[in-house]
Amino acid sequence: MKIVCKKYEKNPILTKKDVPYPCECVYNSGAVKFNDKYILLLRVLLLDGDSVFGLAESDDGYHFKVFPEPVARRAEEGPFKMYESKGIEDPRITKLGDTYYIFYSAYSNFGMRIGLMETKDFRKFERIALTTTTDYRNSVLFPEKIKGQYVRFERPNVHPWGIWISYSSDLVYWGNQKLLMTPYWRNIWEDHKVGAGAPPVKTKKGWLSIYHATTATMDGQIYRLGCALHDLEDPSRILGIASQFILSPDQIHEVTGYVHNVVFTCGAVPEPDGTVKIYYGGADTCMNVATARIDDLVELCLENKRPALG
Ligand code: BMA
Repeated sequence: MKIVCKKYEKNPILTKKDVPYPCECVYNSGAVKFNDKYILLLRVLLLDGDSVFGLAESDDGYHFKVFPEPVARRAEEGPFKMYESKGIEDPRITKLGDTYYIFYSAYSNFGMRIGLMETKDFRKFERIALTTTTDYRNSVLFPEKIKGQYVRFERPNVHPWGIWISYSSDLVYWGNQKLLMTPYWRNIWEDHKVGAGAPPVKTKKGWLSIYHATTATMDGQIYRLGCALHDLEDPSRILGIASQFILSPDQIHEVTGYVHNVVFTCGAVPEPDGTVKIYYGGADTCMNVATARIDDLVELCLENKRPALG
């Protein structure tokens, strides 16, 4: 077992006290670099239970300032309205060209669907489509087209709660789905559910996927993070999945909160020095960051592999 991720010693980096409008929780945020700043698109739970997106900006990736108002809310009209009536959640940002695409969970009485928005400036957001039927979660878009197609990981919320891949020529219609990875019964930290976390990071040896996984205990599920490496030309080919987890709830603000024992990521920012900043929600209550060397994560995926379908 190796420790490859280092949690920032001043975590949490954001709590509800840092948000200028009344809210209960700020967590599971998309992360990206934009104009030399770090951007977090925050999942914010308001006091009336609505889930909206806030925005935070930082020069160094650790100290964030939250904008005075939410930047995106559930749709009030049009085809999205009925599917977002309970709010929008878990934004995951991918830059393609000069556009930032955001897959998010559209939550309503009719389940969870994956919506897609785009923005060029993080001020104006435009909805493109609801890209799944119900009941889907955890969709992450690859930062480039592969063999002329857009590619994503997705997680239908049904047995076997695994990570699937699908393809699209227009970002709206997705198909050719293939199951890549299921929970693995022997690794107790990931024997219940797995789902994509941060959009994949390109490395020399493959696409690095940082995913979340759960085990079900008598006290509810425990959420941890793991990593896998996928072939650069054909990401449906898994080169290795690390047997050990890389991040686990062991700090007070990860162990207790709105939902206890949760670390959950929606975004990681690769740095020019070969490290990656993994942004993650703690206990569905606050935002945190951990760092790792990308080479260490890649090595972990290739060293002590677990089977993809377990
Ligand atoms: C998952 C998602 C996440 C959340 C996690 C733990 O199903 O809803 O947004 O962080 O549960 O509650």
